[in-house]
Amino acid sequence: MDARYNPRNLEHRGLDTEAFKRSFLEGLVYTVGKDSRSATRRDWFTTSAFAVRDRLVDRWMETTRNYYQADAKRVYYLSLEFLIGRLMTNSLANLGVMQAVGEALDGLGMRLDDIVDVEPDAALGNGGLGRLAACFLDSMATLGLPGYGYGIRYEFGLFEQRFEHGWQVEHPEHWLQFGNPWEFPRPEVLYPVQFYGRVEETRDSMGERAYKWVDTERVLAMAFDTPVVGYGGRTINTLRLWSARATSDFHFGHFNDGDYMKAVEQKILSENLSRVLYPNDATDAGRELRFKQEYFFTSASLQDILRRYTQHHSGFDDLPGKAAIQINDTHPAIGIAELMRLLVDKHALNWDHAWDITQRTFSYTNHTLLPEALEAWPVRLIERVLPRHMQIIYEINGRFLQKVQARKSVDSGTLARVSLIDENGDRRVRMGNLAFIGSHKVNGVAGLHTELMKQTVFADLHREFPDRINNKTNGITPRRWLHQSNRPLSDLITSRIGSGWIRNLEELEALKPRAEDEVFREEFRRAKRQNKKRLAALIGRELNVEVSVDSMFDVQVKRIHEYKRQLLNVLQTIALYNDMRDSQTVNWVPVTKIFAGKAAPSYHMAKLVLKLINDVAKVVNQDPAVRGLLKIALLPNYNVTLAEVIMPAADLSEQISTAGMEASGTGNMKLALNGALTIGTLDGANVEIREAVGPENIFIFGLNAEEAGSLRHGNYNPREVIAANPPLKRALDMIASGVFSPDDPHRYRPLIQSLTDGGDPFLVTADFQAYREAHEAATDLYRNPDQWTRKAVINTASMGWFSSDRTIGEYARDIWNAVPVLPEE
Ligand code: B1H
Repeated sequence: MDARYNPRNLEHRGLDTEAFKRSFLEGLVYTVGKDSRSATRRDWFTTSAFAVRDRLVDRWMETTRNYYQADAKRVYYLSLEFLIGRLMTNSLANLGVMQAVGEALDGLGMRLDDIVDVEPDAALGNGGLGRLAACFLDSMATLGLPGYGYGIRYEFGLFEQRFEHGWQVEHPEHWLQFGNPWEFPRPEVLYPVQFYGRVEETRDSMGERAYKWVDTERVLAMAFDTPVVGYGGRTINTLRLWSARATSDFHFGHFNDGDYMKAVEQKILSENLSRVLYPNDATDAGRELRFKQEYFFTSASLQDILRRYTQHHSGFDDLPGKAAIQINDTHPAIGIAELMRLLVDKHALNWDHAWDITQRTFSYTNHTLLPEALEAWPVRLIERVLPRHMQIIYEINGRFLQKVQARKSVDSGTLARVSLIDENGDRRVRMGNLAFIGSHKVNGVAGLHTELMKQTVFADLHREFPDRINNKTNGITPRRWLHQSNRPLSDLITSRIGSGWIRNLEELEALKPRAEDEVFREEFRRAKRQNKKRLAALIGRELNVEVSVDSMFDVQVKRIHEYKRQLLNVLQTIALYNDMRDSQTVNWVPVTKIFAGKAAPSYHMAKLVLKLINDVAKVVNQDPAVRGLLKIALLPNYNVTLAEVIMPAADLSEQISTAGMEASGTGNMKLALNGALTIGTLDGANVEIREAVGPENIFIFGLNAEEAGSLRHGNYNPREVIAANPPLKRALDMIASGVFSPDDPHRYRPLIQSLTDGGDPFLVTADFQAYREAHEAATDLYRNPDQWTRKAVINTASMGWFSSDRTIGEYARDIWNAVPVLPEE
């Protein structure tokens, strides 16, 4: 055996500078196959990643052994998205070897920063939902919880966004092109997943009805494992992602007919299952391939979970005691029917017994109430793709409706609404209802969102099961979002209160008195300035726009969506631009408007908003009348890596969704933790952020959820509001008359129409004035750096509760009933 892989040979795996240097030199030659003269930066990245990985493996296997020995309850987080980003800095920081690796590379004439920059961003997610899953993995490993992530190893992550003539253009994100040093392929961990076919009804040995799913097409799911390093490196969990492989028995009958090409075509088609992530944040993709992706990874994950369980347990009675399966939105909800199928058809449990086990094993997180995002698959599609599952869904529904009906007071409207089948139009299966009744707990992701779940989409089901819905306000990992991405602030904090906050974010509270400490404020400002310089340099490189670090960095970064109201921000920007040009003698606070975010490729309004931002930027950035006062930067290809540069550099955080529509938000937490002040509506977790930081340290404006709801359902007249507000009218007229699009004056007609004829469904015009006033309050405060910094410090100091460690602790206690398994010292 190669000495490198001898676990007893620790000399090769030391954590000091010299040991890393030796590993790098050896790895470059023997693992990567290059000498130091011909090695590229990527070769050095790969070499470094392998050297770090080598140092994880022993503890990774130890963690797994510990879980087995403790017969611990495992937590399985099933998610179609894991937006993990880069892993190098994360691994180094969580292992505590950042310095040693930096020095070792220095000694070889390389800079760690350059090497880190070669790593592609693992963009296996769209936005908040996927990033939340990644933060949860970090927290489970840090807390020592036996948590496994299960998802799809997409060959192509979320598309790369470029702007061509100001328009978004999507390019494929081939993140695996140069290999992925962090993953371990497991060609032996392979499960068949079936599709199509038909159901045969038979009798079992006892003469009971039994069902066989036959004549199916089969695809194989192959596992790839990525270690998830907890902070301190004591626990290393596993993210297991499935890749589709063709079975050799699949249509290779074509071979016999001599049609080799056709056989290969089939292989390619079945492997398409894990080819690409659907780029629809908060809208339902609704395509057959998507449904097949959902079943593919859910089925493979359940087979793996049951294999792990049955290795050491007989019967299934204790499955809920040994496995908690959390489904991230409804995307894995078909797993409820799948577990029923496995228990009833394969393991011959009776229905009630199987249902009890299933319900006690599953729990479901809802992430949005937007109707266009609530999955509802056509019955006809499920019948065709998963015929046995459709039968099972009918059976679940029949028994459920019978129970509901048994109550005297129930009316037919309630029955129709709680049914798993939506009978309006083409019949569809409501995946949210399936997830709800198949789970013992159902949670929302912020206080307001959870209340709205009870009042709207799940009102009837909530009445049937009043204890099922509970709140778990989202959180973010302080390791990635402060410790790793904001060294200047992180070091400053540690210099004053020690490093305990990295594990226990509530310790930041101890910084509160420092808001009154002049020296601390000065250093806090210096850290922010350093971060702003880094972002300013990036803006210069990417956009060739020069921005001043003395200006207020006003940041809105998130997916582009009408409900998130980037358009409101643009309108305020234009109004500010007009004010600045009108009154050149006023002592304006210089502002840099920073935007980033992707639009779903088929979401025309969102793409038009991006084009508008670029068009307005072009006019404003070259207008000498506002030189030094106003700049606009729309950075391309927002992803985790770019967020790590933007979050630390922001002064003002834009969280301006129409109240009631943003389930939680998590960017709001990242920005406030890094000392940005929030300007926002009372929506999602903004409500809780206001409670935490205090109303005097946040700029809240506009309609609340209740007011927004009644306005939208009343007869709101945006035209009247526009007519009564000259700055708003002027901004809209400028857009409508082509001031920003002289090449195509009518380009923005759809946006204008939505605000007028369309009735302004997102209440942009209704909130405009309040938003402007909130901005005025923000810039006024910004004039006084000491006052501003006081509030910024209090924001950072108050964000402890928003650690995903707190969130995961609550899930473990209230939903999973799981406890940490810590290695012996
Ligand atoms: C969120 C989604 C989502 N809510 C469907 N819903 C998707 C729905 O590809 N799809 O089909 C993808 C994503 N994502 C977000 O979840 C919420 O909008 C945020 O407010 C929330 O913070 C985040 C995490 O809970």
